[in-house]
Amino acid sequence: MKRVLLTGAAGAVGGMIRPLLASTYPEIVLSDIKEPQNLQPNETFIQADLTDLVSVEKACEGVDGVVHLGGYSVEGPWEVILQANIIGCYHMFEAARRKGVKRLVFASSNHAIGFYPRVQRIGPDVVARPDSRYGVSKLFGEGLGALYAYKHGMRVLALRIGNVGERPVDKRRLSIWISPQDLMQLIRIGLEHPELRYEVMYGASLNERSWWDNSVAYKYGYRPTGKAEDFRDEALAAQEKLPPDPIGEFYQGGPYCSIEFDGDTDEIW
Ligand code: 15L
Repeated sequence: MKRVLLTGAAGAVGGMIRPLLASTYPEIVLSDIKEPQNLQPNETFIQADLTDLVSVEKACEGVDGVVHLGGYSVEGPWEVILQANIIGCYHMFEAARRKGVKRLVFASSNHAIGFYPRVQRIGPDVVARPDSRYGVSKLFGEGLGALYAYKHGMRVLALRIGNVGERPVDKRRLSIWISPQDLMQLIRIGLEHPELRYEVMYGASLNERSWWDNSVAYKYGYRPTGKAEDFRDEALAAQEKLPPDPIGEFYQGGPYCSIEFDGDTDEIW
């Protein structure tokens, strides 16, 4: 891995991953709609709008691996999700294929399976239960990952990321939190592991309350070090200040499940 492209580089997660990528690989191409701050000597910025295939192809020039964080990162109107996450994600895979990129790490999300109840432990192979249009768009990206891996010989890792940050910020995040360092470990597996063809893994640290069986990631050598329980008291105190959300508190996807919810509350599964 000489030259790595990071999309969504100006976003919050992009900002956390940038220094870790820059200290691991010799050349980093950053792309986003707006330019990120404080470029390091081995970072180059190429402006790319995911809805414009030509600009995404330019960003892929000479690139060995892509970390695709770009797109719309929360629930949003259909038109926004369609452009940024459906069309944009297709452009990303297609541009990478046309430019001969060998590997792609796709930032999927826990919202691809958000309608599983918190009492159920799940692996990456369960039937999808997206909790939002955003979650559906992440499944579309996972589908593209499998297609480009098996049809076009790319090596693809889809990470169903929980919540990235320096610490878990509420009760739900005690189960799904991932530190930037642990996320970087998973990204490296995606960019470098010789046996990877296509996998889905959960982007979670070493969380005692995890709802996910991440043994596939462990098989590839993932050894997370972040422990959400180290921040338990402050996360639970922050939870106390949030308004009650019976639907969100039942399901893994939290508030993404209760947004626009008009199902039968007597029959939540
Ligand atoms: C995500 O997928 C989002 O990108 C992030 O903003 C958080 O909402 C996160 O999920 C979460 O579930 O906490």
